Amino acid sequence: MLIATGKIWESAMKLRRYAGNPILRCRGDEWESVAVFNCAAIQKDDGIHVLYRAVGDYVHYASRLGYAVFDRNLNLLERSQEPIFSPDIGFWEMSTEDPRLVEIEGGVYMTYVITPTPSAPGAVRRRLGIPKPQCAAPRTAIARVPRFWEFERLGIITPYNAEERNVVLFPKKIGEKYAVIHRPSNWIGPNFPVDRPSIWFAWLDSLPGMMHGHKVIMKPEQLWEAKKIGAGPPPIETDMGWLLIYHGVNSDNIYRAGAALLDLEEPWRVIARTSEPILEPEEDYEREGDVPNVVFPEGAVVMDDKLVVFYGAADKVCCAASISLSKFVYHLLREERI
Ligand code: BMA
Repeated sequence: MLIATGKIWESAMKLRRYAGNPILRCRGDEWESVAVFNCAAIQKDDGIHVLYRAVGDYVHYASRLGYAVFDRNLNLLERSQEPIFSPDIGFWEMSTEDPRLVEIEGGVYMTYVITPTPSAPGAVRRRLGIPKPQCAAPRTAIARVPRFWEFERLGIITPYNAEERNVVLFPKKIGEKYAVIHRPSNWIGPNFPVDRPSIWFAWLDSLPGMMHGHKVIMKPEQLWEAKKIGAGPPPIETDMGWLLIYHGVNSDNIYRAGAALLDLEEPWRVIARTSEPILEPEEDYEREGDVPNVVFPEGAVVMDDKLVVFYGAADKVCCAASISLSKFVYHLLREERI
């Protein structure tokens, strides 16, 4: 009986990998020759448009963004030969990383991380003997995306004193205001309500605008997310609440994915949350790469009842996994696992 119920939970809640994973690998000998990972996704005009982080050399480790289009069955239709978005030094961008795409009031927006002092991840630096540089804090900016090859930079939206990588916009206003989920990783300790990097809510009066009214949504709870948690793709609206897929990192730096359901009107209220991961590094392409043992979701599209999640694996390749959205939410609400 116990095993049967566990199996039901597993089949409803564990994301199933796309058989054609990885959907994108690095290629060529230039801007995307070293790694392509952490992909945003949005469905439009019957194509799934994907922006991904691309790295062309380990020494500078400056990221640009590449662009690909897939059909509903995740067949690759198109892939840009050139980067679609590159750091602009006029905006103090040395590296543009980890895009997230969202459609709000008919317009497409992208949040992306600006790293003023990019450097290869620790695992790569140790392997190649690259010294640890002095790092300035990453911040997150927003751009309007009128077409997938055109970007209008709107500026940084994270608070000036916050180190921020995982910022997602809600796809619609809540009440009268825009809203975001963010993860100020240095807002921890005695002056804050959390002791480890946690997931926060904030309002935005305009796009762009200053974040205000910060509230903690959730903190690390389980061992698999004990070190830090951060939002994945922008929240997905369902009848039962906002579905938030997030990543959790444990003390061994293993990145896994979990999910939570947030109240539709007061999204800082958590209705349900998985106590176990819904995706974790298991396949070779998730366990071995530039940073081993990483699954890092950043994109999600819903087609009929199918939720497809796009994620980076081992900071090396882009992948996808899916699940029935209605079953997922049903079981998330009940956490039927005993
Ligand atoms: C985070 C970001 C991501 C990366 C992850 C795992 O801090 O740098 O881009 O995928 O670490 O290395």
